[in-house]
Amino acid sequence: MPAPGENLRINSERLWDSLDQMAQIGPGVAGGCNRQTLTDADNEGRHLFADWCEAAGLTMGVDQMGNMFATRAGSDPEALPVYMGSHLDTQPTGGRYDGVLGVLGALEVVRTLNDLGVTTRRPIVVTNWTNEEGARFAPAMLASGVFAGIHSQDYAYDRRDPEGKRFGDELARIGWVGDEAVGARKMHAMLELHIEQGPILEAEGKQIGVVTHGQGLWWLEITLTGKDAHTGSTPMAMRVNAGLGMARITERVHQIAMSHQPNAVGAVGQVFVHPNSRNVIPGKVVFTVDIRSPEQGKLDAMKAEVMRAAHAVAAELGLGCGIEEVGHFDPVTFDAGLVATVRGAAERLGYAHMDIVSGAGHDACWINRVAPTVMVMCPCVGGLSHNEAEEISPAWAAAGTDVLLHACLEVAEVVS
Ligand code: HGY
Ligand code: MN
Ligand code: MN
Repeated sequence: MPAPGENLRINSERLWDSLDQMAQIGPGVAGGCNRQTLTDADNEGRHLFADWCEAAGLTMGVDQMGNMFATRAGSDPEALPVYMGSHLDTQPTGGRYDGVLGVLGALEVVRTLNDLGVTTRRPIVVTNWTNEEGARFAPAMLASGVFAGIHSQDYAYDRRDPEGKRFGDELARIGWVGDEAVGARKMHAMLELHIEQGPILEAEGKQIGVVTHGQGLWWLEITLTGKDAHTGSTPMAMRVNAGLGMARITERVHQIAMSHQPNAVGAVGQVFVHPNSRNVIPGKVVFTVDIRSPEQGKLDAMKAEVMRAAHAVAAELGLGCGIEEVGHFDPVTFDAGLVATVRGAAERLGYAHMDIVSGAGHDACWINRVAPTVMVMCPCVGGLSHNEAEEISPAWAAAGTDVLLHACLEVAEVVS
């Protein structure tokens, strides 16, 4: 005999249509999205999301980092709410589903509860976290980090993008500086639905990832200073080539990650070469090393080895070397009770599932510091993400959102 509501499912067509509509805002050049944080496209996407929340009867609150909180009332207004959400900002060559599935999947859960006239004891809050990606303003998960007390608001407001624009000014420019103090809201729980962004679930034939942990991360911004000079007339022995230093350190980052297998990754994704002219030896290069591991010991070891390697390469080449820690969080263990709730929901719904460690960072990693938190994942095609060709199936999107629905019903407590 199915339990009450056991067969409830979300409206997959409505969800897919909302994902498609949001993807039209800040389109990329190859079918994905370029809706970077605090741009006009982000503003447009926020307004579409706010309109949908209003149409669903939700009450919108916005804090001073632009985090958006759309509340569906529960029968007990004093009960701490259940938060569900993710992020609407994308990478410059991002996909349609990274983050967006978590926000619009949460909205679909609310729309489904409205359709069915379900009342929960706890309020439910659909959430859009500002600047999860960190592509324009480092670090990633900036606003959820302020909410969790990791960063000060002043630090966040003073972050600058590659053009020197200031986060606080850009947030004001698009009109999303809310009146709520950041972090004042208290949560009973936070649930985040997200695409896996890796190949495991698809390869294992699973529809659901029950996320038990998240790997830790360091972003080390390295500035190498050498000497601009002519690429033609400068003898090799006289060169002080910052570009060569960056190349050697990039190779060392790869070797260090490979030496800590399994469960270690490392790469350099962002490089600024100055003056970036074809016939000038670069006198300055600024680049960010991204290293990660679910194991604290490996993460700490890799950081130390990368820093040693950077200074050694710089010394070999006579370069100045500065290293700034622009992003970091230690490996995360999500709430065991909520993990069991997610696993139970997948089980009851008949979805093939497995426990998984998140390879990517998420807002849930910081919110886990201030409230019981868990993630639900669905597969993505070929594990590809942070690429405009990112793809999921409507069935995977529906499976993840169905599990989110059932986990939410359990945690928010159905009254009628
Ligand atoms: O970097 C990350 O893991 C996330 O996509 N911001
Ligand atoms: Mn994401
Ligand atoms: Mn991302």
